[in-house]
Amino acid sequence: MAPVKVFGSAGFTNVARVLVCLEEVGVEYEVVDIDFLAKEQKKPEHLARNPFGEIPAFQDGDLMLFESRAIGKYILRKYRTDEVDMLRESNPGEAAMVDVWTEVQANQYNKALAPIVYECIIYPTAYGIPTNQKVVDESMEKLKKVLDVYEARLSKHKYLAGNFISFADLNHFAFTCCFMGTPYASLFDSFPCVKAWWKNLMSRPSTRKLSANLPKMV
Ligand SMILES: N[C@@H](CCC(=O)N[C@@H](CS)C(=O)NCC(=O)O)C(=O)O
Repeated sequence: MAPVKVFGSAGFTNVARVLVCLEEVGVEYEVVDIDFLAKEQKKPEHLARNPFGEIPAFQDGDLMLFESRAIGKYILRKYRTDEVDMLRESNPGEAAMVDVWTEVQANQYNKALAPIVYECIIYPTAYGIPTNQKVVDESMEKLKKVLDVYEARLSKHKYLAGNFISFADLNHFAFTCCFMGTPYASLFDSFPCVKAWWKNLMSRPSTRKLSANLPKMV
């Protein structure tokens, strides 16, 4: 029996954030599928796992968690080794940089990039809603400004928090992977350091394995 369970489908970006952490630490896990379109996430059984009726939820023995970033940190903390140390908690300065770029992903990067993924992939394929081009165009302008900052940062450091791979980098995986399946992926060509960082991130066994589950344009 797998020691931990992830509730939610592997094709959801917030679920993939948890799975990439599990793959990195090499812990066996079970994905318990939740039928999102049938609104299983709003049923009492799942509300007992996540009172906000969202996926993912995560179970490790008696411990039940929700919020994908908190789950990811728990996994990386619990299964930390000298080889896989993605929170850098023994070094307050490095740990703070991991936190900074984790916040940047949530509050700057994803706010610009996610609407493009929703408009181009998720709304049309899951709900039959056509792409709102105005939202895409405005989001692309915001994303260019965010990537200017990333380019400057990544021209000085191999990874976002420093010259070490961290949770901050992993957090970018799922949504960026979906973005790369939109007609706007070539935006990254204008940012060579960002592009090299992304290529490096996608060369990891964890991201290569999980990318196959993520939604693509039809
Ligand atoms: N901040 C939460 C967000 C989770 C979230 O928004 N999940 C979506 C699916 S990706 C969801 O379950 N939404 C509930 C719904 O729309 O019914 C996390 O990171 O875990």
